[in-house]
Amino acid sequence: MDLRSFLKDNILIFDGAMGTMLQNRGLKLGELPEVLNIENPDLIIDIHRAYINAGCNIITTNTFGANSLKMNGSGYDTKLIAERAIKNAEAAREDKFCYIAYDMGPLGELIEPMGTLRFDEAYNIFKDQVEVAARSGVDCILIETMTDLYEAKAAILAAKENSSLPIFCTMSFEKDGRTFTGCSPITMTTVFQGLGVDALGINCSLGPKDIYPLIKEVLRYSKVPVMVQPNLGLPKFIEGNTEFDVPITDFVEYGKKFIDEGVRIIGGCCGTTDIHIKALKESLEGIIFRAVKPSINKSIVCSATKSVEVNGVKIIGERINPTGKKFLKESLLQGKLDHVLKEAINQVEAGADILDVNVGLPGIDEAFIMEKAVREIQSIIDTPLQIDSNKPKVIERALRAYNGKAIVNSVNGDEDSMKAILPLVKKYGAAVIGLTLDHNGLPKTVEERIKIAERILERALEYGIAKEDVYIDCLTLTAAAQQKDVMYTVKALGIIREKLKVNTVLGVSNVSFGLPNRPLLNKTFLSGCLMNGLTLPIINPLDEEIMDTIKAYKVLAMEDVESKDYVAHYSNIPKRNSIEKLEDSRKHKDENLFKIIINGLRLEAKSASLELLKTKSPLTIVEEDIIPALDYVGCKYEKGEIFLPQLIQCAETVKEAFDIIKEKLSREGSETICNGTIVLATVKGDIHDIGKNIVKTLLENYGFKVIDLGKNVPYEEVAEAVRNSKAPLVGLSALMTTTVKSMEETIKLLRKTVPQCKIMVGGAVLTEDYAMAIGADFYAKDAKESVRIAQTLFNKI
Ligand code: THG
Repeated sequence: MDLRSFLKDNILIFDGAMGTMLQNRGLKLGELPEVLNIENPDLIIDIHRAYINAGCNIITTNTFGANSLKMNGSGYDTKLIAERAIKNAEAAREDKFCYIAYDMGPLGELIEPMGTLRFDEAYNIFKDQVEVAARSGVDCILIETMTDLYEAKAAILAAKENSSLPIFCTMSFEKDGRTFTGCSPITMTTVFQGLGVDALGINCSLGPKDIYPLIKEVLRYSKVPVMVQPNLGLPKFIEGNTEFDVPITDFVEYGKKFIDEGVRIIGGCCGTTDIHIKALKESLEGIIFRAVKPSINKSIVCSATKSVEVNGVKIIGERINPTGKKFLKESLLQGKLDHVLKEAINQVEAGADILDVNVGLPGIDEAFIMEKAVREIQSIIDTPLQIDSNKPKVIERALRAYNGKAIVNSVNGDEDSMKAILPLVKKYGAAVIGLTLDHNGLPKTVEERIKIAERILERALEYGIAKEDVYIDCLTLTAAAQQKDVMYTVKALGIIREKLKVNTVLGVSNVSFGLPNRPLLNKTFLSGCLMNGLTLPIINPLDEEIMDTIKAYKVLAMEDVESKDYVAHYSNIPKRNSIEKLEDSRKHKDENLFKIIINGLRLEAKSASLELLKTKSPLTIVEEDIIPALDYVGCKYEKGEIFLPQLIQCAETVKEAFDIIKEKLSREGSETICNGTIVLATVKGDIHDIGKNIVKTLLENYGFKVIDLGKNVPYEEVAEAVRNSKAPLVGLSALMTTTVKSMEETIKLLRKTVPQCKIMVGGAVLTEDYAMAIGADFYAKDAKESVRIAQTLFNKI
C-alpha cells in the first residue's frame, strides 16, 4: 500500500534518533554521521534494524546533513552518500513492512537577507537530494528540524517540483512558541498546507511537554495529518555524559496524549532510542485515533512572522501603486525601491493589516521589479502582502519569492484568466481575489456579477483552492463617470456576502476619482460597503478620516468588543483637522539615522550617516543615534514584538552606517570606538555557526572588536587567540548535543592557560544550568544577551 493510502487509516510510527544511537555506539566528536553510510554501512543498517524491530512502520535515512554544503570537505560525493544511505535503509528493511523516509535537514546557512545563501541556491541544493531520493524509490521526503520558513519553502518546492513523493515537513520551536527565526505554529501550518505538504508538524528542540501546547495550535489549523517527533527534553550534563531529562514513561504518556489530540504521525528525535519507540508502539496498540479533519476553516494570510486572520474588517493599504504618484513612477522606472519601502512603512505605522503591491507601469520589467519589491518589502516589514497584477508571470515570480501566504490580486471570471492564475494560486498556497467581470467586461446587473462570482468560486474549488481563500471583489466604479452604477456594487456585495459567505474586497478610493474632496466620498462609500458586508477594503491608511470610519464601524458591528479600541483611541484626544495631522505625521518622519535603523532601511544608512557627519562627530553619532536605535530594536526583540529577521535587518543597517563612521575615524586617526576585544568561536566538531555569526554582527554593532575564529575551531586555537589578543572575554557556541562536550573541553583548556579571561557560551541545546555545569561564566540565551554580558563586563574593567 502506498504511504498516502496507509496514512488515511493508520497511525504512522517513525523511528527515534539516529545521532543518539550512533553516539551510544561510539560516534566520535566531529565525525559526520552521514559519512558512515559509506564507511560503516553495517552500523547504520544495524540501527535501522533496531528501530524496525522496535515496531516503527517508517524509518528515516541517515541523510540529515547530506547536502553539498555540509558534506563539502567530507571527502565523498554528496549524491553517493545519499544513495548509500537509501541502500542501507533498504537493506535493513529486507522484506518487512516498513516505509522509508528520505531525510533532509537544514543547510546550516541562512538565506538572504538574513544570511548570504540565495533562495535559488538553497532550492538547488535540496533539488540535488530530492533527485536521488526520487530515483531510488523511497516512500516520502521528510524535511525536518527547519527553523527558517523560507528554507523550508525552498525544500518543499524542490521536493514538489522534482518528484511526486509525499512530503512531510516539520519545524523546531523554542520555549517561547516560535522557531529561531520567529515563525509561529499558525504561520507554519498556514504556509505548509498551502504549499501542499502531505503532513506537517514539530520535531526536535523541545521535550513532549513543551511541544504539547504548540501541537494543539497546529492541530486547530491543519487540514493535513499532523506529525510530532519530540526530543527527550533538553540535554543535561551528568558526570561527563549527555543525558536527557524526560523519563521514558513521560515520553510514552505524551505519545498517547498527542494521538488523543489528533496527531497521526509520531516518533522521536534527539535522545530517543529503539527502547523508546518500542514502548511507544506498545502503548499505542489498539488505540482509537481521530480522523484527520480541520476543526476550523479560517481565512488566514501571513508573512514569515505574522499571521492575519480575516475574521472581520482588515485594512489593505493601497499606496504601493504608481497610479497618480509621479515620484513613485519615476523611481520605479529607475529600478529604485526607496519610495516603495517608505510607503510600506508609513502604511503599516498608520494601521494597515495587509499591503497591496502594484508596480505595473508601461516600459517596466514588471516581473523583475515585482520580485525585487516583494523581497525588499518583506525584509523590513512583517505585514502580509497582496500581489497586484493580472500577469501570470509577474504573479509567479512574486509568489515564489514571497516568504508567507500572499493574496493574489487578481483573477476574473474569464476562462483564460482563471486557467492561467488559479493553478498558481493553488501551487504556491495563496489566497485570491476574484473580480466579477469577464471577457465581456463588467456586467451591468447585480445578478450577472453574482453569477461570475459563483463561477470563480466554483472553478477555484475545482483547482483545490479552499473557499476561505477566495475573496470576491464586485468592483467599485467612479461616481464621476458612472454615477448610477455605484450602488449596484454595494448591492452585489451584500448579496455575495450573504449567499456565498466569502470575504469581500473593494478598491474604495476608485469611487472618487475626478471629484473634489475625495476623502469625503471615499469614507461615505466605505461606510455603506462595510454595512453591506465588505471585509477587505483597499484604502489609503494615511487618510485619517477613512481610518476613523473603520474604527467607528468596528464599534457598531461589535468587532471592537466593548468599544475598547475606540475609547482608547478617542477619549481625551483633542480632535484636530485631519489634513493638519497628515502634514504633522509627514513632518515628523524626517529621515534621521535612528528611524532608518529601527526600520531597517539598509539602503539609506550610508547617505544619512554622511549627512549626520557634517554636524556631529563620529562618536556622538554612535552614542546618540546608533546605540539608542539598537537598544530600541533590542528591546522590541526581547518583548517578542519583532523577531530575528528584523533584528538582523537592523544590524545590517547599522553595519552600513558604521562603514562610513569608521572611515571617518580612520581618517582622523584620533577617536576610537573600540569598546573592548572579544574572541568568538564555534567549538571543535561543530559546523553550525549561524548563531555565532549573529552574535558577531551585533557585538560589532555595539562597537566591540570581534576576533572571529570561525567554526570547528580546535581547543588550542581558541586559547592561543585569547592569549595573543589579551581579550578579556571569549564567546563559544555549539549547536549540537554532541559538541557541547567539546565546548567543555575548550573551557577546561582556557581555564588552565588564560584563567583571567571570562567565558560566555550559547547555542540551541544549552541552558543556564548546563552552561554553569560545564564551567562557563555566562550563559547568553541569544545575541542580544551576549551584548548585555559584554557591556556589563567591560564597564567593570
Ligand atoms: N480592486 C482590486 N484591486 C485594486 C483596485 C480595485 N487595485 C488598485 C486599485 N483598485 C486600488 N488602489 C488604489 C490606489 C491608489 C488610488 C486609488 C486606488 C488613488 N491614487 C491617487 C490618484 O491616483 O490620484 C494618488 C494618491 C497619492 O498621490 O497620494 O486614488 O478596485 N482588487
